[in-house]
Amino acid sequence: MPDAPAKPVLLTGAAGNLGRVLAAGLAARGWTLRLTDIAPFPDPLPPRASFRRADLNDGVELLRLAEGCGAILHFGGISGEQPFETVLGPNLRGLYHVYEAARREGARVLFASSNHAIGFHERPHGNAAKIDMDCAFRPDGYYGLSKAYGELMGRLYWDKHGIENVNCRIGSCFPKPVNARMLSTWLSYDDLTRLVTAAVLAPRTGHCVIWACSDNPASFWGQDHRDRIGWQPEDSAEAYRADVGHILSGDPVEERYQGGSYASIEYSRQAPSPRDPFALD
Ligand code: NAI
Ligand code: 15L
Repeated sequence: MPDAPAKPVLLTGAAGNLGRVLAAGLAARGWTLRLTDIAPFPDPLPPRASFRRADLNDGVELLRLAEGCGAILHFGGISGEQPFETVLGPNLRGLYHVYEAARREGARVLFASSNHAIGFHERPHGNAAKIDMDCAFRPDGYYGLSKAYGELMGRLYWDKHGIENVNCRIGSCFPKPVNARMLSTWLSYDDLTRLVTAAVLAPRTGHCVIWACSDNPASFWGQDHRDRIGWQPEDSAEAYRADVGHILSGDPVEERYQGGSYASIEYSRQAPSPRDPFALD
């Protein structure tokens, strides 16, 4: 196959929603996949794929799984807001194990980061500028904080060890947008699969950051490193505006911030002034 990498590719989180999409989509392109998850793989195994159950907390198992691999697609872990102790093992310790395995193999890492690493940026209104990849991290919870940590882990391993990594700040990757926010954040499954393909096949990436959303006119996000990997999204959430454009939460915190509902989970900040509740931001 012309666009299959020379070495096997390890996919963590293979039994999850995006893992299953990628396992099917990348196998169909002729890739040799090593799949892993703490949960059983629920689908028939794709051609050339193997599956092994493993916990991301187990560093020795990760080293074994990555042996001989040229890239690690890291989609495993806690995928939504949870208490700190729940996030800690899979998302922080697990990420260290992934990067140590990548270091031993000289493999490139694609990290499934999230918009929740920057979720406390306000949504741009009117002509306000979109934010670029080098905006400050503004995590909207412990989950988003673990994604910021993951991106910084990539920065460290590139600067110190030359381990390349592509950090995809995924917006909302679902079959279709389901509310007004997703007109900005939606990433189609096909755009995700093309993004992962481009990130693995690019000759050189260094440490890069990509806003992983489709070609949505209402996107919150601007410049990133997509030219380095030659990726351009082809789908758009705009086609769903009539269906979902009116679906708002009614919660002012959720609607103000890019992270949406995650920002309002356990939100307890006191408004300094009722007339200007967000002064000093
Ligand atoms: P998911 O929850 O369906 O998949 C995550 C997988 O990780 C699950 O199959 C789970 O069993 C596995 N996992 C959890 N703890 C583990 C452990 N200790 N050891 C090994 N495996 C473990 O989530 P989804 O939607 O497929 O997302 C995949 C990745 O993409 C996640 O890292 C998520 O944070 C990220 N992401 C997803 C977005 C989306 O819209 N779906 C948006 C932004 C980021
Ligand atoms: C994420 O990071 C989650 O993994 C996903 O389930 C969605 O909540 C998504 O962000 C989103 O912001 O819509």
